[in-house]
Amino acid sequence: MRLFPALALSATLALPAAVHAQAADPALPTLIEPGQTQAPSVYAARRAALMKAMGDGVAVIHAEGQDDSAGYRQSSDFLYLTGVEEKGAVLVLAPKERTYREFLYLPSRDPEAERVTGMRDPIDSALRAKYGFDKIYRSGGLLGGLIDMASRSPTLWQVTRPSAAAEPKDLELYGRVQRRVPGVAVKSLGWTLATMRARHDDAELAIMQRSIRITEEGFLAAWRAVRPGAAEGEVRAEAERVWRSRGSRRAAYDSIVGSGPNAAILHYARSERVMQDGELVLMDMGAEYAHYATDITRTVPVNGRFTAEQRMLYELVLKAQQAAFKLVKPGVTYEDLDAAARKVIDEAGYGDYFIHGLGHFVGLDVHDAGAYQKPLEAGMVVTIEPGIYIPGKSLGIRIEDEVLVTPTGARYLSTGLPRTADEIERWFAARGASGK
Ligand SMILES: [Mn+2]
Repeated sequence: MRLFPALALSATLALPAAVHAQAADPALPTLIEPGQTQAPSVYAARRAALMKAMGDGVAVIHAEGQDDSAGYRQSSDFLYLTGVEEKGAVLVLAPKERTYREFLYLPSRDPEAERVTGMRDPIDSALRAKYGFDKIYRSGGLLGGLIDMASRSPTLWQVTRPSAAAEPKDLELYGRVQRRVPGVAVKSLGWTLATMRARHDDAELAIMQRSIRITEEGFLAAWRAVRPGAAEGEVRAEAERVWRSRGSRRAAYDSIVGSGPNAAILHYARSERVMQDGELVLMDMGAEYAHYATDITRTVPVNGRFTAEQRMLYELVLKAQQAAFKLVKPGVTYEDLDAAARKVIDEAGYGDYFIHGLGHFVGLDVHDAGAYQKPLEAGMVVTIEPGIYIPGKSLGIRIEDEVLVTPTGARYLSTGLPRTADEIERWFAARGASGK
């Protein structure tokens, strides 16, 4: 089995440190285990900035994460403000309080449940130091504490953007406070936290860059499995195997590997078809690393060479991506980028086949918080992912890269993979026909 030098090396050093960072990649911040979170001071500074935006009143942010096959994944607003991975936790911020202004409420311990899901910490000085909170309480006291604080500063802030899916937990709780303390107002902080989250600092960008490098290594391992007669699932499994071996806890979303007709299905998730000679295979996949998501798409020929028509369409999609990329700088809105890419595809006569938005913000979540109608700012990361999908031709093409907004313009973060048709064909020619 012929391995690329990169993989041969990392096979012997199967540690996150074996990731092949590029020379210009920023150094990772120290990550605190367990949970791959940063130092408590990082989260404290974010809470301080949020409290400054609030000015007065009280805000409650609930941990609203989900269980998945890798355990519990904390909700991103809560994680961003606390670094705390506990289920059922609640953050209370009250900038006008006299002495203590931030409080962490944790569910009571349950020894029987802990035999199943793992031991939890008692509330003591060690836990306060670990989380960086002076005041940690059990959840039973939450409503009483809020009643006192809202009586002193009678505004309750909605911090988390409401979702259409569920009744917001914060508003439900605020209603209970209002029924006990007349005259307390409920107000929205609007896009404040979403904008904070979208503007990534250097440490976050270093983690996101690492997540991208891990993802890219997975792509290249996956590409070694691409050949006529191989299953989509083999390609997917190769990528996910590499991510896991580099310290990724989970995929950032369900990997999409669709060949031939499946490439035209936007959220094809089954990865069970056998790839055929002459087809394209579309791979939309990304690792999650230290809670930060990656989202990259490549479309390559199963036999390593584009047909003339495939190449023409591929280059059109790439041209649309480049048209959007050229516009990226602070002050431009995401909607402007979408319009520029769409214009390229429309003018070529394929507008009806570009059937989704141009992309999205990326950060702690794959579809991250961010305002599409507000000007982009330095430190924001977006995907640019135009596509053309023609079911009648059993064909779908999407090219997706992550782009960082810099003070003067933009740069691609996902620089480790071939992107143009020529680069892709050269890579496959160098690999050889068998893939082994
Ligand atoms: Mn995407």
